[in-house]
Amino acid sequence: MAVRVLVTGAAGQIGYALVPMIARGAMLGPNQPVILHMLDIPPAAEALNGVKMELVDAAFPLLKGVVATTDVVEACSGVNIAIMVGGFPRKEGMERKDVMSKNVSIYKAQATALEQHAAPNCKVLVVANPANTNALILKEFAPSIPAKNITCLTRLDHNRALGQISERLNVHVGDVKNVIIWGNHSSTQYPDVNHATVTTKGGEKSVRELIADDKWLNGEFITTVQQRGAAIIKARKLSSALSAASSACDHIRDWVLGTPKGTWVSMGVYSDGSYDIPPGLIYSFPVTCEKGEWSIVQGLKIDEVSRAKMDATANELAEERSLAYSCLA
Ligand code: NAX
Repeated sequence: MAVRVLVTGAAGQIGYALVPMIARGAMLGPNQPVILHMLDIPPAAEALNGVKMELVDAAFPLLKGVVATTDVVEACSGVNIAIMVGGFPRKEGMERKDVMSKNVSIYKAQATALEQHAAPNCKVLVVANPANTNALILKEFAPSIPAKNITCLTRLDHNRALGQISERLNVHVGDVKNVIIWGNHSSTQYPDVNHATVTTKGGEKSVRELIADDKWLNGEFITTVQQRGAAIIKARKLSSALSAASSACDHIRDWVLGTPKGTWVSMGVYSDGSYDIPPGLIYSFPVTCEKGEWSIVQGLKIDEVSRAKMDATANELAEERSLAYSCLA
């Protein structure tokens, strides 16, 4: 049976990169038919229709149907997976609170539509920024969707960290694993390599053993990952799109089909208090996935430096949550 996948903001640049990946099987595998539900706002309706035309023209064998609409109820009806890319971008001169207020109202409304019209057990991935807080608002206003079904994207940051290690060591990125992104998808995120390993001819080696340069690992590596989004904007004059789309596919694929044995990935999920991160935040943790369920990797040793960085990004998320709630008041 075809799986119905909603992509909001589908006429935007991530949407344009993402929908063909889904239609080709990059998200749910090469044997899983899909029906795409694409939502955007009325000013983008014509562009959205153009994307639909291109999807038809691409003649994807797995694509069993396309719904392109500006009606949120039609978009959410019967969807099994919802990828929330649509949102209000920060424009020059806008206060943080104004952007937050716009996104809070979008995510509040879309939460209700998903709760009422999506398929039972719909899995939700929020990509649009502020991703963690948008996901939290969605969770608050869709109380009948289990909290474990609502996540946000930090896989792009995770993949960026893998990419930096692989470039530095000149090894294939597929041989690097178990980096962690802790916290917020923002510049306070903490990319942690303390548990990361590389598969070498001589077996599995820790990244800290292979890269003796602590100054780079504790400094430039972290800031490069944190600031990578800004570096892409500077170079492309547009924000990351193909890497964001590809990471969204990775996030859902691993969630639905499982993580490889011995490998974890980073996902923004509802905190249960693991690693003393306050419950009630959507925070990025290392997780493994099996049979469509994620679980936070337990028992990792956290040193003092990591602790401080993990708490700092949690504090920022708590502040964002207060700001979001003040917009609701
Ligand atoms: P674009 O501005 O190209 O596209 C956004 C689309 O959303 C537009 O077509 C717009 O009309 C639509 N939209 C606006 N309000 C909507 C609503 N209420 N319902 C449905 N659609 C709506 O942005 P793009 O570059 O595609 O980025 C999309 C979002 O992803 C942004 O919020 C961006 O900040 C965020 N990102 C998140 C990343 C992550 O790792 N979590 C990384 C990439 C990206 O920066």
